[in-house]
Amino acid sequence: MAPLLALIGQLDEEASQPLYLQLQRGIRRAIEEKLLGPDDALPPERDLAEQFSVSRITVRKAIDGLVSEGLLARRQGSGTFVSNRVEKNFSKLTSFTEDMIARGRAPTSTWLSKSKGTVTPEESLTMGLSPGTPVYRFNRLRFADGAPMALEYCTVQAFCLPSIDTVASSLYSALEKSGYRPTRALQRLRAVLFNAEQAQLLGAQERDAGLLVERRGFLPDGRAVEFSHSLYRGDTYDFVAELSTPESEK
Ligand code: 16G
Repeated sequence: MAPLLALIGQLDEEASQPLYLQLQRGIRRAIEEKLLGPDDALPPERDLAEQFSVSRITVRKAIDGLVSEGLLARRQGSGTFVSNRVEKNFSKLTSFTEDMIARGRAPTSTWLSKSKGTVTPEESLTMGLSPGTPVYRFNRLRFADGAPMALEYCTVQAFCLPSIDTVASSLYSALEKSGYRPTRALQRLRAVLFNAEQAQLLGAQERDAGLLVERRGFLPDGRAVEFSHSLYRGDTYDFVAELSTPESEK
């Protein structure tokens, strides 16, 4: 791996952006552009401070931010590495494709099935739709850099897309194009054990731990757009959320 300074370039002391943010942005970009890959080690803080002619405090601040974003991970006794787990912010309404790209991973999917139908009684209740409402179902196995990450079963109200074939790689980008991308969602997360079929698809063992996330996505006017079940491999995903006390929000 080339020295970080060669990948990122010198920081600009005259710029209005603080040095630690410039360094952070440089490291983030190096990860996004795959100049740094999962499990690559970062040089020790004192070497980075020397390379970039900044204080160790500046380096630590830059790294702390990337650790809390989940892009870097500190491992006791052995230093700081580019994270190979995916941290997903539980409070941001983003898509799988966006989450992976933000982490420098290449998202791909294989179709398990794609079909037209009408809501099941469960969907009709959870999405608040009348029986018989037309829907599309998109069932996919989702990968990051070729490694299986999640099984995803999405039901979308048919009126939200011009046709079932408009979903090529990203459902949310197709919904955005048609003006029906959800702007609010409710999520429920539950621990599960994989059955034999799920384990086989995800390259895991039967009864390995997984995380099931149900998402109901809504339009600004309150209409439900999607109801999805995403089953993640428990060893590849961390769900994180920033919490604050009710007082601090006043
Ligand atoms: C995420 C969403 C899922 C959505 C999908 C769209 C969670 C828990 N679920 O996986 O509800 O349908 O992204 O992804 O984050 P796409 O635009 O890449 O197809």
